[in-house]
Amino acid sequence: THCILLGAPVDEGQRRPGCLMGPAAYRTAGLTATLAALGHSVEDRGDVRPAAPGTQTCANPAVHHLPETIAWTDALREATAAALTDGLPIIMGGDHSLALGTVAGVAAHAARVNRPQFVIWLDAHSDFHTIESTTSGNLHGTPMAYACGLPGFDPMPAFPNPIPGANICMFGIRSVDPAEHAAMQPTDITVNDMRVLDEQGIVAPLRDFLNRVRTANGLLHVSLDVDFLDPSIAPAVGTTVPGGTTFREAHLVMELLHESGLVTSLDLVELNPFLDERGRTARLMVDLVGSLMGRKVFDRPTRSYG
Ligand code: DIR
Ligand code: MN
Ligand code: MN
Ligand code: MN
Repeated sequence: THCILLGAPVDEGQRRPGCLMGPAAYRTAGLTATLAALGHSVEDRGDVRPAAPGTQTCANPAVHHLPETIAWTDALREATAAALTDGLPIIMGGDHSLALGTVAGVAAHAARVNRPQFVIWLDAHSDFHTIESTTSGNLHGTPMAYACGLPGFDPMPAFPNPIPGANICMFGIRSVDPAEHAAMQPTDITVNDMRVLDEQGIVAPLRDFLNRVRTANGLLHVSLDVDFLDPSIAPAVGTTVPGGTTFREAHLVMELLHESGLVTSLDLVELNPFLDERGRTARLMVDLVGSLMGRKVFDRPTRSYG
């Protein structure tokens, strides 16, 4: 596989500075070498640079950094769509507001090649606020609602081709605000919250969804938020939520995704290297990408994350 690394040092979608160091942390933790060792070609296109922000405003006084977020969305949509014609884009974030752009870029590409788009959202949060409904004002909590074409995104460019809820599957969910819950109610999104994973395990629901992607010959975008993982193994994220997935559950998801051969693009989001020691969380994320790209349990380096 030809892997295309795109740095997305987006920090404006939340309030704790540090996600802008994410791309540097992934490079320092050896993402390129990890992929190359698995036999892939790697092209690091450097960090995406947004245009100067405009002057857009919205009615919700809580929202901050809207023009900056729109500039990132435009730049990342174009960069992701362009990369998809050449290989498998891996977007190194940056906070999760970057997915407003990357998922839109996949949508633009999907329309071009006339294939349906599917999304796997690995996150503690459903990120289903609109610009109107968010109470935190942090736009990292909005990309899934944007991708579904919900109203309430007026100042933003319209999402290219809204994704049907049936093509979206969430895993690891354990923090949903009331407005998000209400907005998801009428959709067909599959929400595999932590209770579902406790009862059924992660394998059966994932296989079900992957079978649907395969049958439809879909493009599959995976968005991996660090807080999908339990904070005890991945502390370097601004919004830790207890009760997340374990080391083995996370690797198992990645291994099954690799075996499926269906993944066509990947976001790595919300890493804040400033909240960590010795790049522990960055190294875990790089190892998870290794599993997604074909590393087997027996070849995994024995590594201490402390
Ligand atoms: C919360 C937290 N739902 C909000 N969202 C986070 O601010 O809208 N998403 N942290 O990743
Ligand atoms: Mn998120
Ligand atoms: Mn999250
Ligand atoms: Mn948020």
